[in-house]
Amino acid sequence: MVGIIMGSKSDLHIMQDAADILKELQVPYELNVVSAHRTPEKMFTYARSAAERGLKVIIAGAGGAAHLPGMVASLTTLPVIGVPVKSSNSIDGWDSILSILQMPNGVPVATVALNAAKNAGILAAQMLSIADDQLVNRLAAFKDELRKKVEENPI
Ligand code: RP5
Repeated sequence: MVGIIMGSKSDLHIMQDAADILKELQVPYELNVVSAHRTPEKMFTYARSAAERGLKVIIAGAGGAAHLPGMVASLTTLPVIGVPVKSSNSIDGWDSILSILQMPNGVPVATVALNAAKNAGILAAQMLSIADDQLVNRLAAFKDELRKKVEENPI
C-alpha cells in the first residue's frame, strides 16, 4: 500500500521510523533505495509503475540536493510525502528541507519536518484510512495513547 523509498541506504536509520509506525498500524509497505541522481532510470520506472503495482501513497526521503520526492511526484498521480533527511555533510538540513519543500505550482510534495519519517508514516496511514474504517480505529487508538501520555504526566 505504501512505497517507502530513499536516496541512499545511509538514509535508512531515519526512514525506518516510517516503516515501524506503518507496521504498528498494520499498513503493508515496501522499502527500497531509489536515487534521483545515481539511479534515475530506476526512479523513473518505480514512479511510473507504482500505481499499477497497487501502491496508494509514496513516502520519499533524501538528503542534500534532495530531488527524489519532487521528481517522483512529477511522474505519478499518487500522493508523495517527502522526508528531508539531515545527511552527514548537510548544512544543518536546510538543503534537504528546501529541496523538498519548495516545489513549483502543480507538483505538490507533502513535506514533513526534518528527519520526521514517523510523521510521514502516520500521514500515509491517515490518507489510506479515508477508505478503511478499521484503520481509522487504529489511528484513533494511536492518538488516544498520545493524549494519555500527556494527561498521565502532568507538571
Ligand atoms: C542523498 O545523499 C541521500 O539521500 C543521502 O541522504 C545523501 C548521502 O548519500 P550517501 O553518500 O550516504 O549514499 O542522495
